[in-house]
Amino acid sequence: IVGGEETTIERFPFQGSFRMYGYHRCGAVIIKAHVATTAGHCVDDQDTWYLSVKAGVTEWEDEGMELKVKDYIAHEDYSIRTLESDIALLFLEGGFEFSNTIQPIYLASYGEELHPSTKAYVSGWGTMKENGSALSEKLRFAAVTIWDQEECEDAYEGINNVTSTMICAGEPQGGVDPCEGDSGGPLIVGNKLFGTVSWGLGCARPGKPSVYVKISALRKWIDSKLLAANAN
Ligand code: 4AZ
Repeated sequence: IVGGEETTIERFPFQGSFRMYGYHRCGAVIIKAHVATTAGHCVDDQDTWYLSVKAGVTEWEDEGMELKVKDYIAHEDYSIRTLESDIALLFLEGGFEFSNTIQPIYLASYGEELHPSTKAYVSGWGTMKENGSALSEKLRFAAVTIWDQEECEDAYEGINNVTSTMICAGEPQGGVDPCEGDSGGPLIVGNKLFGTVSWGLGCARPGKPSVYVKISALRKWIDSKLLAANAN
């Protein structure tokens, strides 16, 4: 997170760390005791045996509760080229025990829209500047502003398509933004998840907001996969 401030896991108890070989790779969001989401580009065809999600920690190296990923489903429309539907569901071995440091978050409803200029929060252990070499040891968060969809499309014209399954947030003057290592992490408004960090041009550049997976557009997909997973 660029330009935010330190926080504690008690304030963002749905924040997880998606790990590869025990090392933080991306953000994750706890949505059920045994299910978390991350970005599609974070799992990218990996074998599951060295994947895990850690929760309940303010410092990503702290001891918390770490569960192995037993299976994952990336969205069928996801592609590294378009970054469309950049989301994956992670099914965890066992389940998290909820406490003041580990809690699931409510998802935005299907079709639930936010007005441009709504205030949202994004959190993670990602780098504190573009091309920063190190993750933040402590969890950080930042307040960011939901962008008008057309203005966001214009901001990325000629760079990448901003589609109806994406939602943009950032500060027009820059300076505040998620960055490397924050992908897959939460964008919340009130007590609901509206986005997960997906892509953007660099970090915190003026006029270049971050683009998030729009949870309210993919809610039916999420529910159908949760239902199918419970059925067997
Ligand atoms: C990343 O590499 C990343 N500011 C995430 C978000 C943004 C850039 C990079 C957007 O995880």
